[in-house]
Amino acid sequence: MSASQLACALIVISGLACTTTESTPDDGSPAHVAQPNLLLILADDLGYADLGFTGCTDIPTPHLDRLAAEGIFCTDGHVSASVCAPSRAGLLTGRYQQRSGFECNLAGGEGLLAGTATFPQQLIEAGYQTALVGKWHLGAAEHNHPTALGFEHFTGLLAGSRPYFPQIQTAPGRQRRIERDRVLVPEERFSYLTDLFTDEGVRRIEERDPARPLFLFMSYTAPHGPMHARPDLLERFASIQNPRRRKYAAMVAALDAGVGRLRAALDEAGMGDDTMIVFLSDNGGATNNASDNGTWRGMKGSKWEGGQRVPFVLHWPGHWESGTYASPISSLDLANTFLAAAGADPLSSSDGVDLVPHLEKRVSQPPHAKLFWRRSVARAVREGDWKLIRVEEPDGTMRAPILVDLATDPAELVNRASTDPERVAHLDALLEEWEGSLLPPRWQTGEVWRNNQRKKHEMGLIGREAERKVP
Ligand SMILES: [Ca+2]
Repeated sequence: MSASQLACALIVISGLACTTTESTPDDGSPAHVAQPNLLLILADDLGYADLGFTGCTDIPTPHLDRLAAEGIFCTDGHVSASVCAPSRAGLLTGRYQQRSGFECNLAGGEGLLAGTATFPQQLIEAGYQTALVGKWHLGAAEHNHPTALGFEHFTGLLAGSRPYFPQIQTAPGRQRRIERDRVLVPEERFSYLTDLFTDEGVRRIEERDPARPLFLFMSYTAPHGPMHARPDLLERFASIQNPRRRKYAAMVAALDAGVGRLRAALDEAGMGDDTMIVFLSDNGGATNNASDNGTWRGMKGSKWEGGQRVPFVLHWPGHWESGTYASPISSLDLANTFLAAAGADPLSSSDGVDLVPHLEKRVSQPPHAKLFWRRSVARAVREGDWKLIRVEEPDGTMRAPILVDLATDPAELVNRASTDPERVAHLDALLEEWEGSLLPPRWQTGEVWRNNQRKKHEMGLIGREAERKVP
């Protein structure tokens, strides 16, 4: 037994939590890697500007603000899709989800392919215990159940949303009911979905195996619709006149309180100083939940910044100085970032970058020279501060390109394509090369949604109220 293992054993014997373990490489030499606990908190359809640290004034979010103040707020942080399911597929695999045909949102029974490489699976192999609490939305078959793709424990729903209150009269269908380690949780056993998830997360922390580090993925449905809010929290926001916004505020408040309770549970277990916490939303604010993306143009479902730039915080006490980080990062980076922190092998299939050295030094080259997006009829490429958006018309032809310069025009109001054709050609070529590496979508979205995507990217559709009319 090594000295650190002995110390660990003594800590366990003394009744305190031991949150570090040591991995040994194949050659037998000690790695001396203390494996941190990992807590990933994902919000759903959260507006960019709906948190205190992103400028919100009507919804206090003290716990998320504290996390941002103590951690690193990545101000140019992106997800790989602006709708739920493909964004989550990219996050868990660290790979552009379109490479396996997971391009469109999920409404039926398809989803991740059997045997898909995920970072939680890799964490198990590195000695972690893994748990998912909340929304899955990556398939409902046996081969893509969370427990088949890297989660030892799963408490939550397989679908993308469900009512927040118990459904006593009419039991929810298979994908919307709550299961806990494959056993149905009776609706009578909880009072509000967000609180149930927090309770389960706290339980996972309290009941973990202290001999192994923990990866806990808190996949809240809040503040995705339906707009169901706790009455006491609605009362707290009585001063908000818009009833939908008031419900939204109450839903965000429950999420923020959950973050506070999770951190308190980590501290209580002696894990607070040895846990990396990452927080982000799976996409930008939606058209139907009264969210606010602030100064960004566009909402959920679009290639504008409001669709895919999200509040993104990484927190690792003792490793990273608090502050902000301005280079573009992607949710695709989380897989290899977590794996690097865990001393595990990276996912070789990943398109993401290990952010650890970037966030340690803050002076290195930007992690990404280019970022890409595509979902059905709309696609985009970002290089430096330039972004090209391309939209396919119903007859298969491409609409005139949209070129924006985020450095001088962060609101994306000016299309510079006609004055910079060389840059358009260059970005078009990058996009074409990337698209050549993708599979065709394994399923499509309906014609209504394809047309909405086309409308979302009309230069003349300006202003939040106009955007909200095109879901
Ligand atoms: Ca979402």
